[in-house]
Amino acid sequence: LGRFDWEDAFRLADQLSEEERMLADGARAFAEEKLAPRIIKAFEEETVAPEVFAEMGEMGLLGITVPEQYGGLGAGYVSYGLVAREIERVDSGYRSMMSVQSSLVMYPIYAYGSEAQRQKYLPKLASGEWIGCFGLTEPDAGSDPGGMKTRAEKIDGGYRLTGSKMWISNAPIADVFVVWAKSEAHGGKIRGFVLEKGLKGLSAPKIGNKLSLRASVTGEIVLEGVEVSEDALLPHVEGLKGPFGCLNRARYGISWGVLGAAEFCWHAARQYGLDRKQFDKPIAQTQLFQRKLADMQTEITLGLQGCLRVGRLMDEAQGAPEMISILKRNNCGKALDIARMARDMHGGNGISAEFQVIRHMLNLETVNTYEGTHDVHALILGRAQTGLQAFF
Ligand code: TGC
Ligand code: FAD
Repeated sequence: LGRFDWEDAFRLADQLSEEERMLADGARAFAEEKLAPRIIKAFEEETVAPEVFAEMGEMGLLGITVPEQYGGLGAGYVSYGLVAREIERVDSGYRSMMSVQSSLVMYPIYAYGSEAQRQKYLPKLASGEWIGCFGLTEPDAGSDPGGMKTRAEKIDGGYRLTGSKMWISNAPIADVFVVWAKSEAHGGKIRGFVLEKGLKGLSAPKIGNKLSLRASVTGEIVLEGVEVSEDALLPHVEGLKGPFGCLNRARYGISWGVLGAAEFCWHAARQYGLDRKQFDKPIAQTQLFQRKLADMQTEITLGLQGCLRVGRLMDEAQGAPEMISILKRNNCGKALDIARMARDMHGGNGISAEFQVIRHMLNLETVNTYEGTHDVHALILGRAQTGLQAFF
């Protein structure tokens, strides 16, 4: 008979390569040493620490799948997922900062950019010297990004961009803005543009008073006739498949990440149940408490195994967007359930910032919504199995 490790029930660690294990261990140590000591205050005060990007860059955690010649790590998607899990074990906001930079800014510049764009932007984004953001969502176009109003109009030698983006992670501190707009010169098709901080007419006001993801800053992007030269256009993609190609990767990383947050909550609830006595025995010795722990362990174990399977397929260029929708929808929903359950298992202490589970719970509300809501991913999966479009 095999051994059973309650923390790693299906022995995920045994299924990883030596390099993958080392990267995950390094990311975990980094998260514990550099991120965990900051998070309670950062969340309480709603302050972002831009220096986190340089610290992550120094550890090689930005652009993990981007080739080394552009400053990336040249590693695979399993490695990327393992890092997301370790960072989000501390806070979803830090994982958000990392995944926007890697999947939503570096990936499109690498995959759709010119050689000059790659050389100019990728090394500085990989080191964290430059911070990036990704502008797709608009005030009137969230789940339906095809309804965007932002326009790129052709001018002599370039384009003029007009419109506004909403709920954009990193925007107020960004140096590099990947912005999607309908381009009149390309038959109204959606095209990507790389903009730089300081352009006339470009601003990124902060959205304040978020009660979720408070350690990651979110803003608008306002484009008031921003003029850029031809070389701001990402030349190699057009249509919604441009932003969706990036979202596939970010959603996949989130699927691992939320399980890190869920693991934190599960472990905290278990320990609390062992320490806390009521009716003269540890509350972990009650049947109801143990059933909740069993549910958490089961969902996390199955979720991680699903992530590993899809990650391996992505590394063989065999991953499909619908596989990612299954993972993103399931793992975000389950992680949110687990965080809410852990909050309850801590009793009154569960609402205290000191015990941290309510912070994860609040964060996971956002993660369940961004990158395609729980219901939008259900519709993607419903369409894939019926052939019937239920969005409109
Ligand atoms: P639809 O007709 O389905 O597709 C339009 C075109 O796009 C292609 N496509 C994809 N390509 C690659 N990967 C995918 N996953 C793709 N999904 C669709 C499709 O083949 C088609 O191409 P073509 O060449 O035929 O034109 O589009 P639709 O308008 O019906 O869209 C439906 C829907 C609901 C699936 C889609 O709009 C959707 O996923 N909505 C959710 C929006 C979303 O996820 N927004 C995320 C914003 S970014 C963000 O939240 C970052 S937070 C990050 C952080 O802080 O960590
Ligand atoms: P809506 O689309 O208005 O949805 C509202 C509700 O209606 C949801 O429950 C949804 O499931 C439901 N709904 C919508 N359409 C249908 C339908 N056809 N059938 C049934 N139900 C439907 N975006 C970016 O571009 N870049 C970023 O960096 C970024 N970062 C973010 C950071 C934070 C903190 C947050 C909160 C959001 C961020 N977003 C970002 C935006 C995010 O992707 C959107 O909020 C998300 O796509 C949902 O869009 P919406 O908020 O407009 O909600």
